[in-house]
Amino acid sequence: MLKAYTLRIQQPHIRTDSGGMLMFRLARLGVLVAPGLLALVPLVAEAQLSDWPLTPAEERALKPRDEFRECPSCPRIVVVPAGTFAMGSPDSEEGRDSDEGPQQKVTVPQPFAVGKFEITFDEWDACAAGGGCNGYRPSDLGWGRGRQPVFIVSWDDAKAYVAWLSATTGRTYRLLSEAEWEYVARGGSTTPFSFGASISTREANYDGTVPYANAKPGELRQRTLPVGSFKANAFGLHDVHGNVWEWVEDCWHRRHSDMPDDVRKTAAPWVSGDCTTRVFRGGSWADGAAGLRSANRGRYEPYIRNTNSGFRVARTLSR
Ligand SMILES: [Ca+2]
Ligand SMILES: [Ca+2]
Repeated sequence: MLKAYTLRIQQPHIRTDSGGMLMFRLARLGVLVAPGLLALVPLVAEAQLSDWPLTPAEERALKPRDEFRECPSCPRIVVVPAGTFAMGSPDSEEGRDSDEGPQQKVTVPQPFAVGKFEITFDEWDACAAGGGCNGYRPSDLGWGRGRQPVFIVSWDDAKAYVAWLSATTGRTYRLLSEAEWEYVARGGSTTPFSFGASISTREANYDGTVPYANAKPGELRQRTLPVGSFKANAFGLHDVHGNVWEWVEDCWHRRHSDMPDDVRKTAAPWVSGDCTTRVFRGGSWADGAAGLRSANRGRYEPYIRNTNSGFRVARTLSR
């Protein structure tokens, strides 16, 4: 059976579904292509994922692990499944702080989409050049721009980026909620790290001279690395542990026990109460391994810019 595909010849819009098949649309040419011929496409697809905002039908058809990108300079996005998880760490977890408990059952009621990587300098600079991000161009400390994760960006800066990205694409981009962040960082794991009970500098970028628990010391890189330098976690996300801390939407709360119902039931951001500081997650190139644990939390005032904090984005999916 023949299927119609649309090809936007200069910027193919390509998406991998969970089985790894490629869907390819050839609309502008109006060409009919037999599905078997799509075997020729993958090499092109890897290099050029994306480029237009998803249509409502495409959006509804998305499944977990599908990927998309909605403009040439937009971040690459991966769909994550709905689910329920225990947020926070058990009392027995080595290196934990009291602000990580008590553990709470939190539900993510429907799939949503999240940046596969931390936002890069390339992506940030496109925003600044495109009239967003207040035209701010953070220093890269001489470490290079490109696919290095952007840093020296405050929570306010991160909010400016997602506002620009939403305006540019006409779709809803935002920061993750703190609960969503921990959910996607864990990727179904209940261990301190998404890769298991410990972590090494072959799996993440952090200060390897301060290993976790009884692990052996690793590399001390003293700088960021390009995003995606290490393997992805079970949800397809890279660098949730280390490289740069990631700002989330939430205001700081000193424990999980008073969590509002909408946070518990929908993983909404917790933005009631005192919002003089905002949360970031995941640890950085400058932190010891314990700082990278999925449950670990940090905070700063929303205007603070420093050399170990960046962010990743979420994309709300309409159903
Ligand atoms: Ca990170
Ligand atoms: Ca902590």
